[in-house]
Parts: sequence; C-alpha cells; structure tokens
Amino acid sequence: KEAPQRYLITGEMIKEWLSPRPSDAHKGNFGRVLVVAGSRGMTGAACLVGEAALRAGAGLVTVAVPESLHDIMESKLTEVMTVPLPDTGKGHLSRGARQNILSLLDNADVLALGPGLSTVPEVVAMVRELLPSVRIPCVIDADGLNALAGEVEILRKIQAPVVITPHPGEMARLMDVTTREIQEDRLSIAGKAATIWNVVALLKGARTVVAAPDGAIYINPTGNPGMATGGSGDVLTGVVAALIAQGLNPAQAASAGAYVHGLAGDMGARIKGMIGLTAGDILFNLPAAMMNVV
Ligand code: NPW
Ligand code: AMP
Ligand code: MG
Repeated sequence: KEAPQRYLITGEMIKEWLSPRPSDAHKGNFGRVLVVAGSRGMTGAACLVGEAALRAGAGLVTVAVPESLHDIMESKLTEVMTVPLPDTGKGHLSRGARQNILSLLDNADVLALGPGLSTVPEVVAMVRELLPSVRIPCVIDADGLNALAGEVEILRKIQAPVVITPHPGEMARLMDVTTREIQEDRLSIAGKAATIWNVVALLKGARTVVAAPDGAIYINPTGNPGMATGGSGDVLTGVVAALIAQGLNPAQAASAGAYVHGLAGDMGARIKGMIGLTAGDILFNLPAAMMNVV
C-alpha cells in the first residue's frame, strides 16, 4: 500500500487556489454563507463566525440564531445579516428549526454549523435530523460535532462535501477515545476520520492537520499558543466556509483556512503578544493575512 501524500501548507500553494478579484466582480461571485450558531450565553461565537466569513471574502453572510437572541445579534452585527429561528424559549434552537434551516439553504452556497449552539437535547436532535437532508457543502464545528458523538455515522449520510473542524477534545468525543489518544497520533487519527467518514477532517491544535478522504494530508505551519483562547476556533469556522463559498474545494478551503487563520494569529501576536491575544485580534488581522496569500 502506498504511503499517503503529505504536504506542508504554504502561501504559494494558496496563491494558486485563490485568484485575485476580477475588476468587474460583484458580491454574487464570492458566495453566500449561512451560519447556524449561537445560543444564550454564546452569541459571541455566532458573531465571530459571521464576521470572519466576511473578512475572509465571502460575498454575503447570514447568521441564523434562536429567535430570543435575534435582536441582540441585530445590534452586534452590521455587515452580516441575521435571521431568527424557532427557539425553545430558553435561547436554544428547537427541533423545529430544522425545516427553517432547510429553506434558508436554498439561498446559500455553504453552511457553517455548530459554534455556540450548546448541547441541550433539542439541539442535538435537530442537528442529527438536519444533516442527512443538507445538499450544499457544510463546515461542522463545536456543538455541531458534539451533537454527533455516539451517532457519528450520520456524517456518511450527508449528500454534499463536508469539512469537520474538531479540536482534540471534540475529536475525542467523536471517536469515543481520550484527548491524549488523539494527540499521540494526530496524523493517522485525522487520516482515519477523513477516510472512514468521507469528510475533510481538520484536527486543530499546534500544527493543525487537514486530511482529505482521498488520503492526502496537509500540515499547517502557522499559528501560535496565543491562539489558545476562547472563540479562536469560531473564527476558523467562518474562514473555511468563506473559502468554500469562493470556490475552493473543501480540502483546499480547510488547508488555506488553517494557514490564513494561523497567520492572522501570528500577526496579532506581534502586536498584542501571546498572552493578551484574543479571538477578536485574530479577526482584526484576517484582512492582512488574506493579503499575504492573494
Ligand atoms: P482535556 O481537558 O484536555 O481532555 P470543550 P469549548 C480539549 C463555544 N464558545 N489540545 C481539552 O480537553 C464553542 O463554539 C463560545 C488538547 C479541553 O478541556 C462551543 O460551542 C464562545 N486538548 C462551546 O463554547 C467562546 C484540547 O477540549 C476541552 C485542545 C464549548 O467549546 C468560547 C474544551 O473543549 C467557545 O468557542 C487542544 N488544542 N483544545 C463565545 N464567545 O460565545 C481543546 N481541548 O469542552 O468542547 O469547550 O471548546 O470551549
Ligand atoms: P477552538 O478550541 O475551537 O477555539 O480552536 C482553537 C484554535 O486555535 C484552533 O484553530 C487551533 O489550531 C488554534 N490553536 C490553539 N492552540 C494552539 C497552539 N498552541 N498553536 C497553534 N494554534 C493553536
Ligand atoms: Mg471551538
């Protein structure tokens, strides 16, 4: 059996995937991202995903949240659009939100699902029922993945390309092993996830690994421990979704997303240091990081 192809992600590689904008471009050329994220106490996660998607170049971004949080999102966000979804009454998506989300997907090119959704039973049921009906590429992160723990075969039922972006704790829940077991063998764990579940698996943490279902493995050299801070991963979810919206294939989008996100974190750390770095600083530096790879 041939050894899997391994690549180090570079800026030159990404320049080949992402072309400069044609002078007659309009926002319709850069894709529509639907973000389904957030719950009471975690509206920040939903904002970070949406704003990161715009900063990474998506043409139009809509963030869908539980109805009771909608007005708060309207006031937090400006360029990002918002839409209310059926709410349990306590600031979580209800099971019935599934149908609303499916209707919204008719006007979207990519779905970013999971950050800050929480793991209450209604959300878990909604995510499990939603995914087999999704027909556009999706990026699944955080509580979108936590909802699949114990039912991970659902990933194979999605009839569209999928990128999963677990941190080691989330990957451990999906595989029903310990975080330490994930960290001991990151490359082969990511590779197994990709081939068994037929997804692009982006395993986060120092030296993020991106594994494609065809066996190719990409390793990200950018990023720093300053990025170990709340909300950091929510920014990455928006970046990967935006790159898919702009036409990169899922493995390219995941690899380029990890690289640009890490580069933005490195740029942020040069100004703020690693201790004071926040997810907002990664977001703030995304435009400069994007300029580096186009
Ligand atoms: P341990 O303890 O080592 O076994 P959780 P979360 C592990 C939202 N957010 N290397 C580690 O496990 C998210 O979107 C909202 C090794 C750790 O204790 C989610 O929806 C924010 N291990 C929700 O909160 C800002 C690692 O995982 C455990 C690792 C919960 O997500 C914050 C923690 O993971 C947040 O983004 C690594 N590199 N990384 C907002 N402002 O609205 C993680 N682990 O329990 O899944 O909690 O990641 O905070
Ligand atoms: P999350 O845990 O979902 O908020 O994601 C954390 C983000 O920060 C991921 O993109 C990680 O790859 C990144 N990150 C966390 N710790 C490090 C580290 N020590 N070196 C590089 N990147 C890191
Ligand atoms: Mg996260």
